Amino acid sequence: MSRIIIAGAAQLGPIELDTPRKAVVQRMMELMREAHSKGCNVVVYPEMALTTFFPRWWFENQEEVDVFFERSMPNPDVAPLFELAQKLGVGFYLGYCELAEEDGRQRHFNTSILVNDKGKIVGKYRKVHLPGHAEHKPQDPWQHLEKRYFEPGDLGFPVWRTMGGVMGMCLCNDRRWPETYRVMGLQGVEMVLLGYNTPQLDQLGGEPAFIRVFHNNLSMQAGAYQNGTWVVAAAKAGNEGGIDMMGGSCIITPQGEIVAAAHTFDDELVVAKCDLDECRFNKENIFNFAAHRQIHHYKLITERTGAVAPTEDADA
Ligand code: CDT
Repeated sequence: MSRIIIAGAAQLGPIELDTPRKAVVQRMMELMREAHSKGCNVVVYPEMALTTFFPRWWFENQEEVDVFFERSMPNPDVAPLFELAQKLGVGFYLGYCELAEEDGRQRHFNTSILVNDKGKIVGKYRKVHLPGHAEHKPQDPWQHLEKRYFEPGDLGFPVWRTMGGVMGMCLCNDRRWPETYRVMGLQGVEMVLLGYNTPQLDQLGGEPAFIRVFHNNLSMQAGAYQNGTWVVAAAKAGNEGGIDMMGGSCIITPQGEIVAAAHTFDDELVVAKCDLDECRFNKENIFNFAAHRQIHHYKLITERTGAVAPTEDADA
């Protein structure tokens, strides 16, 4: 089987509060057709691809929130995308808000699925690192209420052998955490698919836009390099709900280099030819985990959550 995967990062421009899902799905299908015409085997859509990034608003009632969630997948709104992808033989990653009935209660997750080139859902991931806050902050210019509207994912960071490679998924803020990539790296991941929604500025204006773009790239490039994996990242872009979204969708080699990147703040397909065998050099040399990791020194990573600095002064 070929070790070459042609990947497309399908960036989406703004989706407004009143944009119907059907209209978004039409845009996604257009990108899927373009991807197929460019030979793509897999297409990555952003986090929360079917709706606006609603956690920027405070909603008092749960019914107002639940309209952004999908109760089944595929559902009639999204089915045309699944059908087209299957017809074209293109796999895809889709980020959406999942409302699940589990353990006799309703559960809300920020979710992505991986659909193979035969149209089968082969994997599901639920966002682990939820950023933001749970309380209303009316003094802030906008909210980031993921901690209010979702519970943390409960599926860990699995990977799947599919479409000729080992694929993993994460969502937005997860991409900033080295643990995300390392847990997948330890399962031999060769391509990390991820979608994100990141404002160009933070709520309090503490970080200039260029620093935030730098952090975006830095995190993903480091994750790729340190684990010898491709990263395919698709963003929301442009002015959505009055907030400028960062965009910057890109594809990163297992050496950590950006090989293709978006140049607009609109719907745009970013394509790269990804040879999964390029993962081997890092995996077999500098980041040969079996040869070099010293796990007895890493215990704190799973035993301690927050940082605790020493109280004793070593200079005294
Ligand atoms: N959606 C999401 O996770 N967004 C966050 C915004 C944090 S602001 C630095 C992100 O990590 O991009």
